Formats: sequence, structure tokens, C-alpha cells
Amino acid sequence: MDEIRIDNLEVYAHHGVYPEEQEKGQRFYVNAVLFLDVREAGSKDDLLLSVDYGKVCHLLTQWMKEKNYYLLETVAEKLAERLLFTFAQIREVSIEVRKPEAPIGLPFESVSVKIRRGWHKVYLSIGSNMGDREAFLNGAIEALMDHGMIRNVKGSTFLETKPYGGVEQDDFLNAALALETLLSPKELLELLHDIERDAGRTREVHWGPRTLDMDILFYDKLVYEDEELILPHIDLQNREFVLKPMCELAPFLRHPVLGKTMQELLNELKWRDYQKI
Ligand code: PH2
Ligand code: MG
Ligand code: MG
Repeated sequence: MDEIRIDNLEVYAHHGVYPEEQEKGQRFYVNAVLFLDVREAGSKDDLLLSVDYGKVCHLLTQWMKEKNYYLLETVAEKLAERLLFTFAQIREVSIEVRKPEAPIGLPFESVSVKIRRGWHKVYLSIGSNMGDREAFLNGAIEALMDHGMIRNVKGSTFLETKPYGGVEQDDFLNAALALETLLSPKELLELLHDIERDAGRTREVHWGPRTLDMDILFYDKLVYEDEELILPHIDLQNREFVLKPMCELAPFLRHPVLGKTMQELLNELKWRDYQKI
């Protein structure tokens, strides 16, 4: 990806753990790398298609001065978040915050924290088979849209589906969602559990009836596994109620482990079901 770089922007600000850093302040230097595609801006000579680095520098300065944090880590996180939110064209940022005059009573050149953050593309499956199913799905979508670390939420149509798995229960209403987030997979999982809890979800029967179920299907092309989370979702290739709405949103999305697109997985599932009859 292309880069716009800002080197050693000097800002006088009041961050630090020591009291004199909070009171007196000191010089900070910010290195920022903005990752975005500048091809179209460059070929059309149009600033509106890129990011104005002057504006970025002024905002970085203003944001650094308006708050007092203890940690360089926090300063870097906040700057990264705000840049990613303010400038829609930026996909990723690298932020380095440096303090050459930290009062530690020893000779040194400078201390710094450097982080890289960006938008992650996520697909979710949501479902409900109790109460006002449509209201539960709409409530879930609204909660995601209102969240400060999520943008561009798009949903498939709602699909009426027969219960999958052994448990005898009412029919489901299911959908797939696409969104972009700054949350890590674990933070996102916690948020989904919170939204499920707010919808009155209780975990009584495994795979049993629920007011709201929200599962992460894909997090970028991440392949990951631990006790509480498996990515991509371990069973999505066997679930028509997942693949059908996914085909509305992203038919060409390729599963990073199975090596097949959503459309190919759906065709295979239908063929397997057909052979069973
Ligand atoms: N969820 C399950 C088990 N079975 N069946 C359908 N049709 N839709 C679901 O969302 C669903 C299911 C466990 O999460
Ligand atoms: Mg589920
Ligand atoms: Mg679940």
C-alpha cells in the first residue's frame, strides 16, 4: 500500500507518569505513516482523493495538547484511533510517539512507543428463534452501528431457516453482516457477548433456542484457534443459513483454510444435501 509520512512533528504537551511531566510539560515528537491508496489522487492531481497532511499535522497537534495521559502507549493509541476515524481513505496507520527529555535522571537519546493499527474486515452470522426475532436482529445491527470502533455495517436480507443441529426448536431468522472494526478478535467477541446479554440471551441448552446469537465468521484472512474462539468459524461450510446470506454479501470471498469461495461452498453443500435424498 502507498504511504504518506510525517516525520518528527514537534508538539509541546503534558503526558507522563511523573508529576512534573503533567505540570510543566515537555517536547514530544510524532512520526506518523498513513497507509492508503494514492494512485487516483496522483493521476487526477486532486487532494480530495487523498489526505491533507497539513490538516493531519494540525489535528495531531491539537489532540496531543487537549488531553493529559500517563502513558506514551495511550497517546499513540488515541492518535491512531482518531486518524483512522477522521480520514476515511486511511486503511492503516503507524504512530510513533517519542520523548527526548523524559525526566529519568540518566543520559539517553529518547524513549518512544510505536504502534500499527488499522481497519479489519469482519463477517458475522446473526440469528434468533425466540420472541420478536426481527427486532432482536435489528437491535443487534443498531448496536454495532452505534459502536465507536465499528464502521460500514452492511447486512444481508433476513432469512427464515429450519433449525440446524440435533435440537428440536422453532425456526430461526438468520442474516450475515459485513463490517469494519478497530477491535481485536477478542474485543469483538466480548462486544458480541455483551449485545447478546442485552437481548436477554441466557445459555441454557447448548445449541438451544436463543433470543440472539452472534458469531464471528471471518476476521480478515486470520486463521486462529484457542479455547473460546476459532477463526474462521469452524462449521460455516456446513450451514446453509450462513452460506446463503454470505453469498449475498461476498460470493467471491475465499475461505483461507478450505480454499473455496462462499459460492463454491454453498454449491457443494447443496450437492451433498441432494445426494442424501
Ligand atoms: N444456530 C445454531 C444451531 N442451529 N439453525 C439455524 N437455522 N440457524 C441458527 O442460527 C442456528 C441453528 C447454533 O448457533
Ligand atoms: Mg451460533
Ligand atoms: Mg454463538
